[in-house]
Amino acid sequence: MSTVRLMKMIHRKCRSAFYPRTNDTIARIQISDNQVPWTVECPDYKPTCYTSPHILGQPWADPRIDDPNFQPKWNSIDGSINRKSHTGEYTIKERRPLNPVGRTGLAGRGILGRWGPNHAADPIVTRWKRNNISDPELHPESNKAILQFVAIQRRDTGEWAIPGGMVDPGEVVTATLKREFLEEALNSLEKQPEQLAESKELVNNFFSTGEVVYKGYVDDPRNTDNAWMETVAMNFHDESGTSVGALQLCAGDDAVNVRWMDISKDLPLYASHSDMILKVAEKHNAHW
Ligand code: RP5
Repeated sequence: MSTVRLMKMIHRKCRSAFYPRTNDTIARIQISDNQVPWTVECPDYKPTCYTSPHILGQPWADPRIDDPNFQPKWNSIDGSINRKSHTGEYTIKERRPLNPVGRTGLAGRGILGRWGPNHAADPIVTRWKRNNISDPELHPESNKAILQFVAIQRRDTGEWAIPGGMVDPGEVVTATLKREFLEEALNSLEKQPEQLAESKELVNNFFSTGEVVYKGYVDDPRNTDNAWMETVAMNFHDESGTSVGALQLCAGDDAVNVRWMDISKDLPLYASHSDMILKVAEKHNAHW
């Protein structure tokens, strides 16, 4: 993402009144759009510093920032941990990385494991919606074909979302995309070995040709001034609807529901997932 685009980006979902999963006990300072960029002086800005006790000591999380043994290599590949941002170099202030988009009303790490960028991957799996005689269905208003994507309902917020997930240390993004799709949309964690092998083969083949539609910052409700989500979103399209498009979906892991969802501008999706879905609709010249 170019710096110019990032400067124009204003996050909103990570400026809600209360931080998620805190029973409304951790409030964010409410700031205006104009006060988001760090370049705008805000002398009275003194946000609460919150790091969830649940993440401390977890193998997937960084230590406390004041732990003398914690010597992260910011803006670099730090051993098996990717501390580089897709948005470019981020600033370090008082030992803490600064959110590249700007203020969120809360300092600390919240419930995110890493200080700085927390890397995810989002598989956007699409097919055409078909009518009774199996032709792509046109939307009555736009007269454009309706695209569908595999959406999951998140266990944490109940919102519908792309079935993405965190990139494990040392894992390549293409592996994360397949793993998350298998776990959340095909319930691979509970499949019998034979069925699992079949699903894996199909997904491996289908995911061999995809296109990156977005790489960058995610306006995720968990973001703070010092920790934020980033993603690589790839589109995998089943033009005929006979491959993954014909699979029986089954929600698993962090997903409580899964379904093919008609793509349109009216979908209220998690974080900034709508922006990523728009890019896919544009790529296929589909109804939006
Ligand atoms: C979003 O959170 C990403 O776009 C991705 O969909 C998701 C990853 O977090 P978990 O689903 O693993 O919580 O920011």
